[in-house]
Amino acid sequence: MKDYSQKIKDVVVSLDMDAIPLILKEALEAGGEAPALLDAMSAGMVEVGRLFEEGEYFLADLVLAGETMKAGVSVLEPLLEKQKQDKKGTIVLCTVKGDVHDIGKNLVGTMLGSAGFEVIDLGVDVPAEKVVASVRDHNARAVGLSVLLTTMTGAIGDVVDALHKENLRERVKIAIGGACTTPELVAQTGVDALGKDAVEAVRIFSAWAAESK
Ligand code: B1M
Repeated sequence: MKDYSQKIKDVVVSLDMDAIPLILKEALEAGGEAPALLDAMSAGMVEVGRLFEEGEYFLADLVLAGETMKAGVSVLEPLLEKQKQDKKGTIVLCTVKGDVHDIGKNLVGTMLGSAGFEVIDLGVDVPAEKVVASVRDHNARAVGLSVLLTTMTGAIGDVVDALHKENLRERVKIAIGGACTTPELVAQTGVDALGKDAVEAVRIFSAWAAESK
């Protein structure tokens, strides 16, 4: 499978959105597991980010990388869905205001859905008030915020403040994640946890669901 992981990573880095479904189907037929194949695609995106930072890739390449990732996720998503179990609770998930990156958030949402959570995905560029309204409407006990832009980390604090203002903070746990998040940011913004990847996000929310039983 190591061989396929490298091939899948290379296809993402070469921004080949036509080839990605084919190589994934091949890898699945050879016995590959959907979560491992997702990891291989994510590794490709990390490399794309590095090439962008070094000036080798441009914004248009990032857009193509996003499309390649989406084409791949659409092949794997039904397989992850199959592992669904009884609902563990409701999570409101979004990318924060000012930030439109959604690939990582979508992966986290897919993995949480497969792990048995009801995921209310509010999309990208979501204002704090919308998060609060959704928590109230769905009686959610947890919020997941994705943020990739350092300039938008202040939006995390806005969500925390808005939940406090509506007296909802006490009953809601908040996890953050995304390329620019750090343990320092967790302390600064007063959220409860940081997930470095989708697998860790599932671990965090599952632990909270077990605690609240
Ligand atoms: Co943008 N972008 N981008 N971009 N982009 C980054 C984030 C950047 C690091 C690139 C770089 O300079 N190296 C940089 C941010 C620098 C910073 O602030 N620290 C950057 C920039 C600057 C920008 C623009 C400002 C560029 C411009 O316009 N000049 C612009 C901003 C637009 C906006 O949001 N307002 C912009 C635009 C875009 C595109 C639209 C072109 C495209 C996004 C397409 C889309 O999402 N639909 C894009 C892309 C593709 C990237 C990179 C290359 C890849 C992001 C990605 O999808 N990674 C990215 C470089 C990088 O991150 N290495 C970059 C793959 C994904 C699976 O990983 O999202 O980290 P990630 O999610 C992971 C974990 O972080 C974690 O789990 C996921 C799965 O393992 N995770 C969570 C994520 N959310 C979580 C939540 C959790 C727990 C875990 O709990 C709730």
